[in-house]
Amino acid sequence: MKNCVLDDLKVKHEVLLTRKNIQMETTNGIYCRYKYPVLTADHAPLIWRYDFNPVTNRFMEERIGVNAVMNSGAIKLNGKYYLMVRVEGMDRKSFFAIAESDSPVDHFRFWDFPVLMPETEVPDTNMYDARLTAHEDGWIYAIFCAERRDPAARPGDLSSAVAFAAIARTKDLKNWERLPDLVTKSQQRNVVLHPEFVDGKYALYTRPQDGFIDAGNGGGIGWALVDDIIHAEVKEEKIINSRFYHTIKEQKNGEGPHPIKTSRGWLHLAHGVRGCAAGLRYVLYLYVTSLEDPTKVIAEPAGYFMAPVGEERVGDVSNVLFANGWIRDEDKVYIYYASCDTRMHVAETDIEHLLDYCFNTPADDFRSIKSVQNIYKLVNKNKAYLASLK
Ligand code: M1P
Repeated sequence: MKNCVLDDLKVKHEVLLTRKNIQMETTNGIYCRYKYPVLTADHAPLIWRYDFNPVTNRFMEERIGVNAVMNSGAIKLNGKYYLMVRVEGMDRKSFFAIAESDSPVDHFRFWDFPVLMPETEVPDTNMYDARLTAHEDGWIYAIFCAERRDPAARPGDLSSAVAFAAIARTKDLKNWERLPDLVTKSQQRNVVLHPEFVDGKYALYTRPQDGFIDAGNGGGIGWALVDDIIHAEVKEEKIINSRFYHTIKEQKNGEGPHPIKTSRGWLHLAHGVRGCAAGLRYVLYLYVTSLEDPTKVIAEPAGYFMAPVGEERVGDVSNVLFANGWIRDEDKVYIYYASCDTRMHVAETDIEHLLDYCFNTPADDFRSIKSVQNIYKLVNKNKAYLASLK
């Protein structure tokens, strides 16, 4: 076998990192995908993975492997685009790393060092899926899942885990202050900080769940007001976006990144999960809440907004799209989504298209006949329009 040569590795890596992305034609008039993933495991810096010294690495073997990069928080700061990426090592541990670019759609490059996220007094076995919020209090918060072995697990059970909402804050994405985990009655994943104070309090989107995997009686995406972010505790939780039988979010749902404020309401991106013979299917959907009352849903198109297509369908956890980052850039919106817990992609759209989609797509009426009636309405409208042209 030929040994790897560091110079060749560097050249190939640079070709990948500098590849220009290509905007694909839209298939639905709502958004367009980009052809290439913005980040893959192969984008991970060589300096993380190889011992460059030929004396201590004479075959130039990879020493620390990266399995996947996925579920990334996103933010634009001082003209640059940043992704706070969930990197999963070959040892199955996830951690965060910042990737930066001057462009929203390509040329993302990881910083030399991943984030050394401080722990609380309770060690985290795994950490993932950070949602970034530049809050009006002046801090940038990351709320993410801290996963630990279930202390109640019987000795032979090495799988049962518990999920906590961990909170950290920064001013520069480099230096992080870890705050105590959110105190809640149930396990929590997919917790997101709303960017504004509401009634003088911090507002959180939550996702109460009965177990580590099952949302169970959790109901859906919740809302809670918190007095003090440094000792954050959910005392009351109200479900604002429910799950329903025979929908794309029958089994679970969860808030994506924090909602974007628009003239017509808070625009939300979320994921919905349903079961099928192939396992769980994760898709993305949108909904809008009122500016006056952010707990009130005022628009929610039926079904999914994005689902895996083509090579997005296959990966470590197939049939999954997951998004916890988007960037509003003037009126444009870049949606950073992961496919199959494996790689990161981007899709581009704008606020007007998203709002048009949300307010003009029929809502779910929960029965086949209602779906057919919606098609009848559209066909009749089109026929009347076509007749008016004659
Ligand atoms: O494997 C799909 C996703 O599963 C979980 O999401 P949820 O809590 O909504 O089920 C998370 O582990 C997420 O990271 C993962 O992408």
